[in-house]
Amino acid sequence: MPTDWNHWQPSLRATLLFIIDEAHQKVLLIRKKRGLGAGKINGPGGKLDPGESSEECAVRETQEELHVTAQNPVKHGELWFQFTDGLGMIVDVFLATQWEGTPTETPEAIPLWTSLDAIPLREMWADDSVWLERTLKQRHHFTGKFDFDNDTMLSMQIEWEEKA
Ligand code: 6OG
Repeated sequence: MPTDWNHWQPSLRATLLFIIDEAHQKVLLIRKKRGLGAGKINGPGGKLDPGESSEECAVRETQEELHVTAQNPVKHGELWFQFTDGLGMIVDVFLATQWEGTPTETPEAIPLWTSLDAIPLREMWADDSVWLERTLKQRHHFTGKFDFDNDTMLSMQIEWEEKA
């Protein structure tokens, strides 16, 4: 049965951060080496530490995973995930167009500067096909709600905010 999102509480909060190089029309992705989604391509990010804001988490995780410091990240969306094993998670999605440092491989991630016209959706989580390209290219804002059984997306809902 799909989740009743009206009566739902996440068990944890996490973040994703997409750094966009506007001059070259590229986005900084990672090949994740460990954690949830190891082996997949994703944006940098991870779980919130106690007392941390989601923006602080997005910046810290990107520093830890790639040795890059994002500047002025802007929240563009929320992903609500319910997994059949019981894990429920809200992931705040940030975009940034300024950063300091050179992306460097770490034990957690391999950096991948990727053309905005060649997002490797087949190597990413299934929900990304629903929201990622529009968010990166049009900079639209969204809320997406998804049921997953391990890697398999069982249900999806997406709402886009109309820009004034
Ligand atoms: P760590 O295990 O790295 O935190 N994440 C997902 N990202 C997408 N795009 N789709 C999903 O579909 C995801 N499930 C988890 C959020 C987990 C990281 O993995 C992301 C966090 O950045 C279900 O600490």
